[in-house]
Amino acid sequence: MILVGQYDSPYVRRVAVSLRVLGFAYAHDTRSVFADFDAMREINPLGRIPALVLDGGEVLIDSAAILDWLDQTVGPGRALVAPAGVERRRALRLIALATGAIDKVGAAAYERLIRPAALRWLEWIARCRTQGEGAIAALAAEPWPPGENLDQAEITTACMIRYVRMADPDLLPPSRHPTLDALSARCEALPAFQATWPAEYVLPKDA
Ligand SMILES: N[C@@H](CCC(=O)N[C@@H](CS)C(=O)NCC(=O)O)C(=O)O
Repeated sequence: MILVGQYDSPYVRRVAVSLRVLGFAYAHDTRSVFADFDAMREINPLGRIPALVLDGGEVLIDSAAILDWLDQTVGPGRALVAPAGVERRRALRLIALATGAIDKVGAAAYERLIRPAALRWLEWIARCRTQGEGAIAALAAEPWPPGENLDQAEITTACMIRYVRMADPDLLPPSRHPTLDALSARCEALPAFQATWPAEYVLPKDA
């Protein structure tokens, strides 16, 4: 199978880490969602990453749908989200907070860094950053005990932490949230995270 998208996207990265944790081999297509927009749209009509091209040619789009397919494929015993009950509800809540933080911090970063200065909407940037900070603080209030196996809430939250530290580091400086520092350090030490480490945040205008 082929994973399309670069690892500075936390959505691509959470899929890549999940594939590796579950033992799936994949080829990596690093075309840029901005610089290679037309080629990207041939794979995903939305022109977004990630996409996962399965061996038979079927294309899965959207990280949540890809991760759902992965969990279905490995079955409930190995799935990265619990199949039912309070554990599943907790996982989905934490994942929604982490992906929501990514969306809000990402929206503010695009507005701050890409939009021409004269057109920037400062109140909107402040609102997005407040929303991102709220989600990050809620995640930091969780205990994050190291379990026997990594789960999707941990993977997505660790990918969010790295992304925020690239895109808007003032929102998550070291030591502000020790629980998240510990989660990040524990995850980033694992081979699946090291193999997908995004060294820098590539701005669309540079892509
Ligand atoms: N809900 C989507 C979000 C994916 C997403 O936002 N991808 C970004 C990169 S991080 C992208 O492709 N942005 C380009 C665009 O939307 O034009 C998912 O979970 O896959």
